[in-house]
Amino acid sequence: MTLRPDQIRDYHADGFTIVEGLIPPGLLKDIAEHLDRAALGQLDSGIAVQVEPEVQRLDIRPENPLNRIRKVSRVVRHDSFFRSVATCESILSCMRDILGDNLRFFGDEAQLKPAFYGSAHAWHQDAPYFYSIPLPVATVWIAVDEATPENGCLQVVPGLHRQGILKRPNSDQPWFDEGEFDSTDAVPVVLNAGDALFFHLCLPHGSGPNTSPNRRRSLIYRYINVDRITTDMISLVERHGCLSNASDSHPIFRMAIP
Ligand SMILES: O=C(O)CCC(=O)C(=O)O
Repeated sequence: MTLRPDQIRDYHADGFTIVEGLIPPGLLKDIAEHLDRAALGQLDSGIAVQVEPEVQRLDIRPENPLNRIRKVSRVVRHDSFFRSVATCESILSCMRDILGDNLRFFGDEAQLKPAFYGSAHAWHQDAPYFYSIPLPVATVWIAVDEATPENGCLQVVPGLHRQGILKRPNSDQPWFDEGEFDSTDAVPVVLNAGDALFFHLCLPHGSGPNTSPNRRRSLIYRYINVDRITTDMISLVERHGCLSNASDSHPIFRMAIP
């Protein structure tokens, strides 16, 4: 699968594009099962598991233990199944259409937004959140369940990525404080399970709480084009990027800087 010319145009003009049906049902089922096992601590202990803060603070014990977990991360580093998903040609070919050819894998997380308890994600841009400057990185946000306004789908402000990192003179936090960000022009990103959102590192985005009885799981991968790394980026890329120097690993996992 590759992006159509209008999707590539949308990505550059709006900061995002949606690809329907990127992940076929069989693979999606495997991803969902592996995410649940990761959330329950049944995979490698290197995978980071984060409990939903309100559930933790109030010591709530949901009937379904999966509804305790907000996020898992570092799944690619610690699990061969998630590594194989990162090499899926359908994901890589869309990424190449956006970023160019010389790609490396650059990071992962899975936001699991539990039923009833899943909290909102404040508005932010990923560039200052993760790396402090805009690296040649793009994100694919895979909807493992359908994503709707009721279960806390992402919201984005089309086109605002073109302003780069937004200046915030009164704060050094990477996310916007309540009421600080003007989200008048925000649009909800409603997706079916298996659809994917590709988005720019400077696109402001956030998500609402999950008030529905169903989880809203997403698998999020980031890739970088190493041909577009400039000298001022090298230390950041070394800190956040490369997974392995092994010559037998898939080329996208080799050292980030060739
Ligand atoms: O999935 C969400 O609710 C938030 C995800 C997010 O903020 C991100 O991918 O940077």
